[in-house]
Amino acid sequence: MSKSASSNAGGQVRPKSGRPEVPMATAKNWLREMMLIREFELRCMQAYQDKKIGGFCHVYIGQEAVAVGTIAATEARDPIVTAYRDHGHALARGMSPNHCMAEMFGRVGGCAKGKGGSMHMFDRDNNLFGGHGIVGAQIPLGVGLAFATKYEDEVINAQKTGGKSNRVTLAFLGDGALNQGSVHEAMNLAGLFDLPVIIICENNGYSMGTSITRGTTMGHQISAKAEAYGMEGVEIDGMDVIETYWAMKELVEKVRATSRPIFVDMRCYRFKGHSMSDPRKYRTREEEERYEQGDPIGVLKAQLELRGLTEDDHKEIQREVRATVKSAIDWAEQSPFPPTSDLYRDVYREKWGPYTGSSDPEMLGGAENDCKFNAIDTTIDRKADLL
Ligand SMILES: Cc1ncc(C[n+]2csc(CCOP(=O)(O)OP(=O)(O)O)c2C)c(N)n1
Ligand SMILES: [Mg+2]
Repeated sequence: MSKSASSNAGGQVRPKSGRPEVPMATAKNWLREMMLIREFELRCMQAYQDKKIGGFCHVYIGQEAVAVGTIAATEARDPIVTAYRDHGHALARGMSPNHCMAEMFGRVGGCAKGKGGSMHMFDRDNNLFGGHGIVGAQIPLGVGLAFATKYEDEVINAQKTGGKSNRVTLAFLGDGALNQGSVHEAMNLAGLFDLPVIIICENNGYSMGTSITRGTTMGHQISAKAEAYGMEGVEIDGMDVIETYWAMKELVEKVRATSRPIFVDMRCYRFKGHSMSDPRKYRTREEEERYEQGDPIGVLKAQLELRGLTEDDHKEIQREVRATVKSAIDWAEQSPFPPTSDLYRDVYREKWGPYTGSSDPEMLGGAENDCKFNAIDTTIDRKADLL
């Protein structure tokens, strides 16, 4: 297997000149958010190793500027949908670290009552529509959310004056997901129907162990794919939160005004393995170190130091986020595991009700139900973690 550097190196990004300055308090808040996500995930990695977290766990370390910068450019009512590397999006969208951590720990206090885990962060109040484990599957959902906005605005509320919501959906996917058929079907419909969605490809250069150059056509310039669907394609430096924010703000405003979809090639890099069981043999340590020098937290810290941020300010934020994450872990550990009797609850909304496993559910058309399930096995088999 060749240890090829990701094609991100040397790629074109939008020019950084001519942007207004972000207020210091806002930028400091972004630094805090990125540091919170980093601390949260470092603690999750530890808890995973201590077998307190089970199932799959894909950390976002290195990509924090993408979630923070893009979500800062939206309004709270704008829907968001993403893949399984989702802790950063959830925290940046305002999910409480307690609920996020309890979900990681599989406890009832989690955002999905402990039944989703790491890959399924869901927060209806904050308009985060998941956290999805099937590669690419969230893009049709994101396009559907955008269709709902357009349908509400142009059909259901057509008679109302000033009744338009003009929500803009952000639908995130990885570079590996680009080769999924459903992504292209969804992009076709988004282009055809003029749907208000920004499809953001978090291009970290790798799909598990396959570098983008080995697995994807036009890997050096994936934004070109947008043209086939009548969309604008844009490249953004996702390692610089301020740049990400300004570029995305412009795009969000454009989509809100025009209801035309846009595709973004968000250049970034994940510093850790694909999942907790990835020895990263497909890339060199030199390559990793080169990208780590552009750590988005370090980049923003350096930018803010030029504007007066002191080492003490930075330490204070570090203390704050450590305390927040520590109390999230304590909170999660005090929350119980969901009872086995809840296994089939919340699968369908209302009509079919909680499926108890012994009733005669409508969804089986009255057929005799012989579905049996065993108590959840809480022993964690690390070898099974191939994802
Ligand atoms: C339909 C489907 N095929 C394969 C997988 C296994 N799988 C999980 S993650 C992944 C790689 C996806 O890479 P990318 O989209 O670049 O996201 P990243 O992990 O880099 O964030 C694969 C192939 C899956 N979950 N779903
Ligand atoms: Mg990737």
